[in-house]
Amino acid sequence: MLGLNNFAQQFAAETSPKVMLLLALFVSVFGIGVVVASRRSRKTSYETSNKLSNESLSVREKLSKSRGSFTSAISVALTRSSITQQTWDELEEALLRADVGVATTTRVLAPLRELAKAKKITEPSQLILELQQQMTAQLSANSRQLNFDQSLGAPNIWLVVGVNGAGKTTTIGKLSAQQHALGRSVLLAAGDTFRAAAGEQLETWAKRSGAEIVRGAEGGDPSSVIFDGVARATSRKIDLVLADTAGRLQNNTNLMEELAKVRRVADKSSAKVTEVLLVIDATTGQNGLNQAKQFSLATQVTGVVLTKLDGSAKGGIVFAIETELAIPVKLVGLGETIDDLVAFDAAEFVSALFN
Ligand SMILES: Nc1nc2c(ncn2[C@@H]2O[C@H](COP(=O)(O)OP(=O)(O)OP(=O)(O)O)[C@@H](O)[C@H]2O)c(=O)[nH]1
Ligand SMILES: [Mg+2]
Repeated sequence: MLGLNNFAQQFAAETSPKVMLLLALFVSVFGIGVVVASRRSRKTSYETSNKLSNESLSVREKLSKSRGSFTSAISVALTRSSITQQTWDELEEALLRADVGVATTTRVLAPLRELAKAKKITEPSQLILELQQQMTAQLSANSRQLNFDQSLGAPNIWLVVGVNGAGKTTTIGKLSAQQHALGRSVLLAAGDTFRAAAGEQLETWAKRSGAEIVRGAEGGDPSSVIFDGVARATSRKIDLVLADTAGRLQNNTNLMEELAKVRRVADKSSAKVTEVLLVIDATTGQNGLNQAKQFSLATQVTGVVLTKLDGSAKGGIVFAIETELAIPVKLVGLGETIDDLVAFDAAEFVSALFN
């Protein structure tokens, strides 16, 4: 310590005033630098929070094409001065045009008529507000949590099923990134052995999302790929297996039986199937309801991922699936990139449809 003091005194004595001035200048410039940098970092965190609110805005924006036809049909009903049969016809048309389906439209409008009578509603604007509230209430009754059993002591398996081109593989990639970000280790099982390119597509998503992958031989048994995937995940203590499957039409009995076998094999493994996600392309409209029925019969679907809602889909299929089959829509695909998968928020979705 003494040595250091001596050195400082000697240094001050021997150093010319010019050098001391330069040193002082350096210290003050450095100080200003630190202040600017800390301001910048404060600005960055502000920008981050702003970016988040912009992101939630963009969900609405991305849905804009979906809500267009519904919103314009509703606005016609709003121009009337009172509630007449014409108003009811216009509401019915709006719901049908939005792909809600005939049965679900009746289920929505019948209680609304009762409510309008009981509450003596005469203004179309109030009626539409009640419709919005009713549609929100109908949806939010279902739990939308992705099932993950932490206490399992073995990997959770999430099986992803659906018709050709619905967005299964892309959804797995996005989901893998999200789960990885939550701190879970992920393995992708390439159960689509039907197409040569399917394994490569999944491999790309594995790299992008920081997941491991197990692939099988082209044309091989998809059940054995899932089985191998689970075995690898178990031995490496991986938390979650995301199992891809080949697209298939819901009315192809053989292929649906193959899928039922995939589920049975997964159930018999050391791990546990905690989620079966049916991916539905929202642009397919009412056919989505039939897909949900058939895939549920084969694999006991626990949740729906509605993709391509950023396109020209009308979104009303959400109501049909939830009210008629009681399967919750858990996630929504809003584009082709890794960040374009969001949790389904019923209130936000209905509000975006109406406003
Ligand atoms: N715009 C948009 N495109 C999507 C979305 N999800 C998937 N896609 C696109 O849809 C196409 C098909 O996606 P895949 O993930 O290959 O679909 P798949 O269900 O795995 O298809 P198969 O394995 O052939 O049955 C690709 O071009 C994707 O980029 C989405 O939410 N929005
Ligand atoms: Mg695929």
